[in-house]
Amino acid sequence: MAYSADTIAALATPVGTSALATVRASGSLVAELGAAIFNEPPRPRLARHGDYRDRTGTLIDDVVYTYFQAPNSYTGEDILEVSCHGNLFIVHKILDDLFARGCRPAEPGEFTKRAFLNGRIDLSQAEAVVDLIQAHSERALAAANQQLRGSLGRRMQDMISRLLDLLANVEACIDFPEEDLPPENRSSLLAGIQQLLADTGRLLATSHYGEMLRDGVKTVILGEPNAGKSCLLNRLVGYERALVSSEPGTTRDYLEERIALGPHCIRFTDTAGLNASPAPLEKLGITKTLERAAVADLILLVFDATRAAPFLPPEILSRLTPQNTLVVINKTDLAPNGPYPRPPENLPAIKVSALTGAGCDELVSAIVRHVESFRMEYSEDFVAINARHTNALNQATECLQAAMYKIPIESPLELLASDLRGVLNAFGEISGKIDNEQILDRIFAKFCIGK
Ligand SMILES: Nc1nc2c(ncn2[C@@H]2O[C@H](COP(=O)(O)OP(=O)(O)OP(=O)(O)O)[C@@H](O)[C@H]2O)c(=O)[nH]1
Ligand SMILES: [Mg+2]
Repeated sequence: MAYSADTIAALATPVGTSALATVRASGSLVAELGAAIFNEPPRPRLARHGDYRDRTGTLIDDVVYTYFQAPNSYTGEDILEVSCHGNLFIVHKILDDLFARGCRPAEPGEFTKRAFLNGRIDLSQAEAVVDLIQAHSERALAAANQQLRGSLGRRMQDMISRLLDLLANVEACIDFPEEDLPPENRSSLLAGIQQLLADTGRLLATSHYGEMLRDGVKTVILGEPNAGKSCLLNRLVGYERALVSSEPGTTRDYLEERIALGPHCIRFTDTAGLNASPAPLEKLGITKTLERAAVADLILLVFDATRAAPFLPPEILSRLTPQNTLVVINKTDLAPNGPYPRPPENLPAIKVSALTGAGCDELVSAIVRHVESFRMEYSEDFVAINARHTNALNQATECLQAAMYKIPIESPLELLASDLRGVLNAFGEISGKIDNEQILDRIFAKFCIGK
């Protein structure tokens, strides 16, 4: 039984002039509408060429339409897709006609929301639709496709089914109050909980990479004034994005540029140079630099090859690790044979000239290698969770830990069961076995209209 009886309609392609535009409608009126508009009952899954005539019989456009019969459609309801010429005037004429015939405008994400409510996809798959639409790199695309095919849903299902076994064991003993859990059951319960904690931990470990996939890898270019940071940014992004000048202190405010580098989406941030004794305005810029550095996934620390290693504030030095930092020794064209400034201990260094481009391919490869090393998951069924999943899994971890601590002290089984039910709720939120309208509205509001 479909979740909703009313029929929704919307433009599914971008607003503007284009070769084609697709209007789609979903709901119980669709079959009837198709027959009325095109003068023949629509046949499922067949692209048909026809005249779109409005209710008064006026010809609007020459179109190709496809009918998908419930439940074999994206939403699980009857769907009609009309591809017309990509002219907004035509699109509005068609939509006005559909509204006049009893459809109502779809809300953002409402087609996908119906797919979820009709059980076609779980909530993590619905979120993957947004990820897929917004993917800007090969890795983000692959991860979105995996999630859309249910990789996270399957993991959660497996964990939920093991959790239900544990819960059933505990609850069975509650039903017989004279019984307590026999010691061997306590130890297998403990083992089961520890296993779930480990699996939850493994999923949580993908959270940082998931964030990088969805938002791009925050790569911050740091260094003293005039080291060539802006010149390097321009070289990496392939055009004159930032002002470059021989005057130290050129970049005052930070600036960002997002590009695909290898299979990754990288968000480069060029920053104001770190100066040990800054003028007041420079100081403001440096504060911003420190803020960006504090949240960076990757730091490119630029040194001028012709100068001694620069001053670095302690809050920067303490953040630098071989995993998150690449030292870039720039301007090597001016000092082909060195000696070069020494990078802080253990940090990998690459010699380049942002001016000539020498060494920049190696730098790009090193950036890609570093980002690859952030990826914790290498399974076939790749998973990289988002912030909502992270919250739910953190909640699950708390409840699992609470349950685990109760086992050796033999606390009442009701309390143990209550912790495990907490885990069940948290796990359930990920695939959407929840009755929380607010959470659903928040998720689907991220979609565009027509999806
Ligand atoms: N020879 C040579 N000059 C370079 C190289 N990279 C940058 N420069 C020059 O160094 C000067 C400073 O470059 P910028 O990119 O503006 O330096 P910055 O680090 O952004 O400086 P601030 O914004 O002031 O902190 C400019 O005159 C550049 O042309 C390089 O690899 N070789
Ligand atoms: Mg600059």
